[in-house]
Amino acid sequence: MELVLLPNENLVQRISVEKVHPTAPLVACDFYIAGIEAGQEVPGGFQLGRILNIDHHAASASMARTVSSTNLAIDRVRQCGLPAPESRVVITHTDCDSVLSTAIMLGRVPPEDIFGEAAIAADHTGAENPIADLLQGLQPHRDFELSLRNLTLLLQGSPVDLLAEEALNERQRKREQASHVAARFQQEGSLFYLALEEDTDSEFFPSLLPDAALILVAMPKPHDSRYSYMKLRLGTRAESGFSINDLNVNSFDPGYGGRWNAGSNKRNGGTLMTIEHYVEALSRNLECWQTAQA
Ligand SMILES: [Mn+2]
Repeated sequence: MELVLLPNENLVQRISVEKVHPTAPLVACDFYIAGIEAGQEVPGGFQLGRILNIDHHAASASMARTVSSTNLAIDRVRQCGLPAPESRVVITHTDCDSVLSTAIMLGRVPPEDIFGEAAIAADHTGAENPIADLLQGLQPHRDFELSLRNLTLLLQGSPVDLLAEEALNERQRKREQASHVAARFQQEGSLFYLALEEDTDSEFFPSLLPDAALILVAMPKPHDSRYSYMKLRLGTRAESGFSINDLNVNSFDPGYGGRWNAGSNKRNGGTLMTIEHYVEALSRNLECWQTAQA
């Protein structure tokens, strides 16, 4: 099997994936393909024509749970074995979840639970996990072989490359920075919120705020501080079955967009609302959802 790295675009069209090869089966790991839900739900994801999409971003109810592409790849290989040798495996980025799901689909690492746990730590909780920390740290290099080689070294207990060691240290530094910031959050029920001066990596917050069901951070829009960027993330305390989509954020902030567990209004220029008003509106909608459940 051959690996193909496509540019990391916001929304990948089916045709861009099909152009990788005129006839070979295509396995697309850890990125969303526009309209993939029109395909058939199969073990591990969706099959649409020649494309098997192993990805947790699809807008279907089955994906709105704590799952990563790596967990889907593990299910897939356990149930169906490896793809045909002439397949092309396609990725757009090289974070922990992309690297692990791809390595599993290529048959270069076994479909074991430790990799699923690492992907969840990287994508959902931000908890300390040596595999997640190594692979998230190496992500900017966009070099699958570099990531996989260092993963192998780590699993053997051998020293990793200098580059990987630096990436791990940098990630540790960011986690410590986030833990200082985490101490400043305010709380409204299970909603934790904080106005920041500048953009901060929010991936560590769920593990640093274990009592949060919902995490909101605000930051001023650069060059126009009348507007605020709002970033929302599901916390680890969220009720199962609850997703950010249930909050109907667009009812008070039309610029908000995102997935079931994270999103922001950054792409649409932010909002004039203050964080206090945003918290009020979120709490009101959360209450509506809870009342509807009862
Ligand atoms: Mn990913």
